[in-house]
Amino acid sequence: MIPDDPARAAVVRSTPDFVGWPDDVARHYREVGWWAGRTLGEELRGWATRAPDHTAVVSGDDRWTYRELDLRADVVAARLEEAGIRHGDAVVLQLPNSAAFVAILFGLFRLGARPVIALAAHRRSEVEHFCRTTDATAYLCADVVDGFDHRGLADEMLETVPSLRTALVVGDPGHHRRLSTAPPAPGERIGVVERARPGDLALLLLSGGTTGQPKLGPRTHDDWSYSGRAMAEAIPYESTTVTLVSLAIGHNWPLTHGMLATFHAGGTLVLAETPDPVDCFELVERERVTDTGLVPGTALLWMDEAPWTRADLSSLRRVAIGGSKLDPELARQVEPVLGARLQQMFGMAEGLIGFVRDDDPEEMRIRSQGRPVSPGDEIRVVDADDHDVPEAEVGEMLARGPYTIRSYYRAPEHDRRSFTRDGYYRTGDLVRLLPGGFVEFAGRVKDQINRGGEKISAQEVESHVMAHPRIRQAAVVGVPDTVLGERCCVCVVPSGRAPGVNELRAFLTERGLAAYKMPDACEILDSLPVTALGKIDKAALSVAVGGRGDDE
Ligand code: J2J
Repeated sequence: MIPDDPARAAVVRSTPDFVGWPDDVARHYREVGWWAGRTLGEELRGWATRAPDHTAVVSGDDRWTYRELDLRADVVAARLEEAGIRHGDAVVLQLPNSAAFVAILFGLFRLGARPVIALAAHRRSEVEHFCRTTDATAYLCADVVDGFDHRGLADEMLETVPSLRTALVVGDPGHHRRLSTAPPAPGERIGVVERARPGDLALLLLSGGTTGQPKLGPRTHDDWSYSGRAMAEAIPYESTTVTLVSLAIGHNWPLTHGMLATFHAGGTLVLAETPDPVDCFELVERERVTDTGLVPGTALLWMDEAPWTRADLSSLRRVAIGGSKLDPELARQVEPVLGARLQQMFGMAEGLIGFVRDDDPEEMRIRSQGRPVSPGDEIRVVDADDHDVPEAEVGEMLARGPYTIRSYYRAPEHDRRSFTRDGYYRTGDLVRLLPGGFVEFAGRVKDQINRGGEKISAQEVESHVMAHPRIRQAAVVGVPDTVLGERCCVCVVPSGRAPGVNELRAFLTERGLAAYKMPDACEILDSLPVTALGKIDKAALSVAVGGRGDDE
């Protein structure tokens, strides 16, 4: 293992781009050992030294030991440097679930370049926004994923984003440069001089957000690494743990609960392309999977399939369910149907993560979404005036701690709204804090739709819809859905002939918006209801359109 070097592990400084932890707080986090003082590149070296021959990652035909993953991260770092990427550069990384993703992520960490993690589903609108916000110098993608040719998007980005110097493609690069994660060729240079420090910005994660454009959460080596280690210790994971990740790897949840926590424990990470139960059940049997994470809608599909499968699911010890609220009735059925311990879980790309432990009281395991992962997590539940509400009453959850960000990246105007003066993140979630520190989710104050765990900013979709020439006013609301939790409904006041939902979807696709943000339904109205203060009354709208049909 790399020894701690307190002099090297300088505290996180605030930069013009984001606010770090105050010096005394950072010192405390380091003294108590939550922050280990190692970069993520160094962590991988440590894991590979500890158990070089243990399988680290399995994906498709790839099956790499920790030693192999470490070597590939080294050679990828050298290849990235060869391609002109430097320490401190932002690189927009958009890859599907694959071993290559893991090697490249750690290659970027070793180089000290900052991955900006896009979801595979993102399209021009989101990718361009990430490139511009971070002044990215490179866009790193696969060739074709789900029929979408990322090389074409790379062409567009190179044309329109001035900071972008290169596109690197995994697979068939077309006329772009290829990035291979293959082991080094004879004589090929391996490794780079690691200049990143543990307190440095390590990566930028997509925040659910409520604004016109998605925001990015700046995570340091120290804090992000700790979020995974804290989970590994609290669950607990062991070297015999085999974790299946079937959610899109660009989300914080699969990245931390799936990848980081597994690696910290020296376990094995198995990557599936999709959460389809038939494919995943085969993987569970083949790899003897012990742990996995699912959103409630997918858990429902798994539970429908489980009674019929021939696959042996007996290795499965725990199924974590989170990302959106799990209905208590469904929660009760998980253990009998899947034969694994239910682990309700909540979290956010901004930091705070919680889950129920295997031996927590039964009532809390069903009713609550869990308790925070670290003793350093601080939670307050407040009313509209920021006063603490009595225990078990509903209020907005504020969070602060050793892996919860203190600001967004290059978004000072949003920071004023999203963070308190004393550094708490306003989650926008309405919760009850129950005895024992358990959190029960009870709704939200943020203007966001949670569609099967994918977060959609109402404002982002509204601003695209408003660009339509025949729309005067638009409001996007969530309506209840048994599988997804919520569906996305756009309510419009047209000027002229009203567009239908299909026309709107085509319009939004043309504008480069990711498919998961497309409205499921479109309601045509003469006017939008307003509150006494004259704001659009989304609660009333949601109720009004909630019971109506799906499509045009
Ligand atoms: C209700 N709402 C939930 C739950 C998240 C672990 C797990 C999930 C995420 C995640 C994550 C919920 N019940 N069990 O990053 O590390 C809603 C809340 C929250 C928002 C964050 C992790 N679990 N939510 O979902 O950044 O509204 O992270 O603020 O995608 O999801 O979304 P996201």
